[in-house]
Amino acid sequence: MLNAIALATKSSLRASPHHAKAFFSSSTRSLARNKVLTIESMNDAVKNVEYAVRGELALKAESLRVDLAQKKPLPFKRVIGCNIGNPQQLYQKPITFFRQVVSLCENPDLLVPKNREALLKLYPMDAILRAEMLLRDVISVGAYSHSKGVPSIRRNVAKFIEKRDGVPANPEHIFLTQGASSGVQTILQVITKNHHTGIMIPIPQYPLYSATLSLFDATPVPYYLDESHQWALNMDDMEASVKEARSKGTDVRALCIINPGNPTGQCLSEENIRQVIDFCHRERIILLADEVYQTNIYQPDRKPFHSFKKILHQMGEEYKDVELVSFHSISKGMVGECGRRGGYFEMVGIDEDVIDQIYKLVSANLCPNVQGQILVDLMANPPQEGDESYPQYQEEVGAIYESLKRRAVKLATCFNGMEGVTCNEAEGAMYVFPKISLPQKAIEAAKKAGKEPDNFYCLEMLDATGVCVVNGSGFGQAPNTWHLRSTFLPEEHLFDEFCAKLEKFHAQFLAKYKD
Ligand code: DCS
Repeated sequence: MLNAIALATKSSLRASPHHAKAFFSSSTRSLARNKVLTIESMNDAVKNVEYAVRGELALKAESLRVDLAQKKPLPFKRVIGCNIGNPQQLYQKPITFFRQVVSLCENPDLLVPKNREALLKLYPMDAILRAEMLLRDVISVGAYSHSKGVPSIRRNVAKFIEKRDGVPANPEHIFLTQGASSGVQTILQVITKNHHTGIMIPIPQYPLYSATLSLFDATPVPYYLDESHQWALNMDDMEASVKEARSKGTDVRALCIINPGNPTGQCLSEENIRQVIDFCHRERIILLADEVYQTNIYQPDRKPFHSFKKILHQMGEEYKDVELVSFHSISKGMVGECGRRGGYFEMVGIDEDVIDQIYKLVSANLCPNVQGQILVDLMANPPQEGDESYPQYQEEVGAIYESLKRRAVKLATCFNGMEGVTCNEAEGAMYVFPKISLPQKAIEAAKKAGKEPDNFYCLEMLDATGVCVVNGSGFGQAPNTWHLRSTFLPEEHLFDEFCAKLEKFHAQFLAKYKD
């Protein structure tokens, strides 16, 4: 491996006109054997991490973007990143009120009295008042905050949860985070005692979970979602999975659940949620509920969102020992502020001594970024009826929601119309996960190329259309089935064209590899 790298760099040194740059990379690589930190000596757990959402396909998409910028001839004019749930990258407009408040917090000079008259021509009064209130608490966005997050923001999150669930929430049990990702990592780190610690993860799953378990060397205990029943959880399967893991000496301690699902887009029924809580209660398993898509609900009458906390509360005293951590984020919903990195987790029934340890652990990182915390405040406490900004806020959120709902249906319909493809509708989240039966010849061609068949399909799709999706094998899938995950985030005015591209590619792929 090292020789290969050294050889490749040597030839790039010869060929490259940018001599200094090539020499620098060559010297750092070819001398690697003399270094303390090498690919062999480094942390194996890091090397074992796999994260398909930003894997081979995403890297190839990046290099195609460079080719387009250099005007190389390609069969498409732009690369469309459907590999990641990143709405603003695909031009979703940020919520105006949120950006108004954020910009005032960033530039407090705008708030001084002498600028007020000019300011009021650009900003509504409620945005100004909110920024002033936030700045009273944080002093400056450039200051470290409390390590759990700004206390007043945590109180607002608690009120938001109370309003959502009709159940009290304790701000001391709410920690603000840099996106849900860092919250999930913190909690999995705390739960993992050693390699024998088992954490149940869904298959298919969002690879944050498998990647984090690799990093902390915990043992993943997979359970399958049932594609033929709209990706529901099958309790018998889950029981069997715990039993088998425990019989092998794995100390199964926690269950990760993503609701609404990623990559699968299902929204769990109340009945299913009760069964899961009962299962965790019976088996003494901590429930980790990833609820980042709680407002991406597209069939609210038939499949509304129920938080695990609300249902747990409704199940009464008998279940009061259940340990639950739930995660939320500013990256999803209609907010879509992924790059700002904000989120929170709430702990219910977690031992106070453990909470103190978590507090100590997050304190070592000083605090989550304050800009992200401000967005958490705005998400939890947006403009209310009667506020000056309410009508515009409502209109913007409503327009994004309705459009996502239409695009969700369009994309599932598009895949269902293709030969050999079946696709469950997206009840929630931002993705569809169609099943694709690939011709034997394509499977053989993939094997020859050393690729998973669904990866092979997705790479050919990227080459032909510029559309970047993620192969199902990046999330896990039932043996001998092939899937892909695509977001339905491309802009609505381009959506028909986007679907037509996919249809044309699929037909050509089938013709090329016809059995
Ligand atoms: N949990 C789930 C289920 C997610 O889908 C994501 C992000 C996260 C947590 C973490 O998000 P933040 O850290 O930004 O809050 N979803 C990734 C994905 O599948 N595509 O885009 C990012």
